[in-house]
Amino acid sequence: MAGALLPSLAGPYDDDRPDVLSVAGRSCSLGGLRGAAGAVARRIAGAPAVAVRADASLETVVAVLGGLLAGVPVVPLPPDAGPAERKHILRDSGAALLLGGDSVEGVEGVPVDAGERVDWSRPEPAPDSTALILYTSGTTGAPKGALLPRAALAADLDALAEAWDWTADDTLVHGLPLFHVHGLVLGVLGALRVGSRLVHTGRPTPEAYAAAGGSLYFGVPTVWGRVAGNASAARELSGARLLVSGSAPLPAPVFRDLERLTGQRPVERYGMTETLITVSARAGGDRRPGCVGTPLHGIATRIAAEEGAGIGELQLTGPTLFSGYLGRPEATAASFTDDGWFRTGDIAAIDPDGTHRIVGRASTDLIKSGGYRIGAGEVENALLDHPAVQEAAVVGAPHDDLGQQIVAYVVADGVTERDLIDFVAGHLSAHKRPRRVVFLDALPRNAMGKPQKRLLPPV
Ligand code: MCA
Ligand code: AMP
Repeated sequence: MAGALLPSLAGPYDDDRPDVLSVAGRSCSLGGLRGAAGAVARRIAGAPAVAVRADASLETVVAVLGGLLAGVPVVPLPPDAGPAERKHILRDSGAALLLGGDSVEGVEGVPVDAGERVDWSRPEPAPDSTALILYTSGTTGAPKGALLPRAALAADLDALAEAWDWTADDTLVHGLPLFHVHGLVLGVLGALRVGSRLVHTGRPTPEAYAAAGGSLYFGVPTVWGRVAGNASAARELSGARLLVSGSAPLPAPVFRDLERLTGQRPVERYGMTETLITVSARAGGDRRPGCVGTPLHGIATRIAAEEGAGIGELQLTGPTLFSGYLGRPEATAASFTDDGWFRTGDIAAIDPDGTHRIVGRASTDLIKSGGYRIGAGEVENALLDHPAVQEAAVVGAPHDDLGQQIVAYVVADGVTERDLIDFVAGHLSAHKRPRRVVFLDALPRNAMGKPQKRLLPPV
């Protein structure tokens, strides 16, 4: 990694390039951002890690940048994380402070003031040091902390800038959550590394996207489906340079509706928390429904042979990969092949011209709903924490708006569907709540007593 991760933050705080960034209606100059992040950096320097209550606000951006300036690993916490999820993330990460939140679980809360100004100029932390610890779901158990080094972020953002002709002349618009790769790494750090203006709309609504007047737009397929369903908002995006979709498969009808309404063929790209974005269609290249393009600069991909016929698990290597799951060497080792390639768990095909298509997932226990990755096991465990629930099986069912919706099958007495939905939303976070709960007398099981999810009745 040559130079600073975020070169635009390296100058003095009296440089007042105005409105370089606006989040949910509040804007900030580049100098203001440097000064406010400097104040955070001074407060947290030397901490082993800090958590950030990552709501869609200017304070979240300032807190994350403060951590990056100070070289302290940042742990974004979903703002609506319920007690179980919050406790797990704070304890597992070893965060010493919670920026922008109240003291909780023995972790001291520290307010963030976007109006503070401190000149922070220290040497750039080492490229292999951890910038972010992002919690992400597996098929079973609680989420794991993916350790993302600074150099991986820099390599990914540079590769994306090249793929999308992304420059300081762009205005990036999105309204995605600031606790995952898409909204935080691409959507905030990307803009700051490239030097483009950023408008974060607070929520990713079609109306807000239409009003923002950007050149480059990011969204998950649910957001693009809603834009495509609002013709007048969609037409407002006709003047944009690039509409980018990722985090889940973009349905072909949404691709076509967007093209019809905006005159733009959306660019689809593919990634994971553990690998960052690795494959993408190009600004100047072919864009086809169902295709996520070709590997980014520095990334090599291959299809594991077992499935045959050129379709199998997508495996990859390159400079954008995480350095492991925090405190879980076995899980880290299991996510790589013996010869050192990362196992994505996604099933893909590579066309003769090198175009990649993602055709499914190896495990049905990883659900993608609204672009969020949710482990069936985590939701099942939350349901089993309810005293009325004896058995639970969770699946992702096809859903027009969300891609998949979480459906819970339970054996339970004296409790309603609403009670259980609210229980999970309060225990974990709102996007992990089942949208439907089906009550059964017993779960279908095989002779070994293992639940058979494929025998569950469709909703
Ligand atoms: C409803 N709500 C509830 C409940 N019922 N809250 C608590 N308990 C309940 N029982 C509230 C919510 O809090 C929220 O309130 C409102 O209902 C609607 O929330 P929700 O249902 O979550 O919204 P949605 O319409 O389903 O959300 C769609 C969405 C969202 C906006 C597209 O799914 C989203 O932001 N997705 C982005 C996910 C993402 O960024 N993934 C990237 C992962 P209120 O409105 O007040 O808040 S990174 C990744 O995948 C890789 C690297 C990649 O490739 O990018
Ligand atoms: P997460 O770790 O939350 O970032 O989720 C990563 C997963 O999102 C991948 O393993 C894929 O299953 C899925 N994903 C991301 N982008 C795409 C895409 N363009 N098409 C299909 N699936 C995608």
